[in-house]
Amino acid sequence: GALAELAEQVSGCRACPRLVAWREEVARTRRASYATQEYWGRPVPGFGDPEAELLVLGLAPAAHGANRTGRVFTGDRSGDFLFAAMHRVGLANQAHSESVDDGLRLHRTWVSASVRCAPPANRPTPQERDTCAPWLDREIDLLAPLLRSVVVLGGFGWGVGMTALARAGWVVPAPKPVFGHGAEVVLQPRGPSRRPLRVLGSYHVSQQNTFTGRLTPAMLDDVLRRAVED
Ligand code: DU
Ligand code: SF4
Repeated sequence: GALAELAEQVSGCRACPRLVAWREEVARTRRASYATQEYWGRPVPGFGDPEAELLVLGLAPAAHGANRTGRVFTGDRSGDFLFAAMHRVGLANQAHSESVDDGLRLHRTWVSASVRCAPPANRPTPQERDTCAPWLDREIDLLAPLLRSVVVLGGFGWGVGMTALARAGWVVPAPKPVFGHGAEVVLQPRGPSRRPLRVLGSYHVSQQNTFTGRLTPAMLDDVLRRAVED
């Protein structure tokens, strides 16, 4: 389908010199614990159910997570935390994710990232953010007809997501809604090809939040449940 074609296209993108260098450097000098493994080392496409009603939007691939496995949020603690929550809420068929062939399937949910290449220190530049935005635009356009809600993980994705949704056919209030854990806003459609969209914020599933208890499993479950309830 069109989403698979888009995944194919994004996987070949080399538009950001600093990120191309970093993602390939990390793959070449792979961490000792993964020394024998192939590293993906390329842009990471979105993943999930092409008929998604919920989009989960994160920041960017992790150097030794998605940049290693090639599937968004797969292969590190952040992904374990996210997919365990999605499994508890009924959005994933299993609670763990190790590799692209581990059997994970998402139900009515698509997971993606604001920037598709692993950035140094998990921090893309504003220019890299803007260069990557058209990939998210195209993904949202393909998902848009069935989309009912978006869960954004972290403040970076919140800004990217609001800007993308404004371009994609929803009215984003000015001033822009403020990010926070549990923040919620309903965006009205600009035209008949879109439905009202519930956008929810959650703290990001990065280890600095989950290890410190700033984001607990119950907190993430709560946001995901609100995203899929009627
Ligand atoms: O071969 P396929 O059923 O079209 O699935 C392709 C790919 O997408 C596979 O890795 C599972 C995932 N996926 C999913 O997570 N949820 C769905 O409802 C359909 C496909
Ligand atoms: Fe291309 Fe996005 Fe990767 Fe930049 S971050 S190289 S735009 S896929």
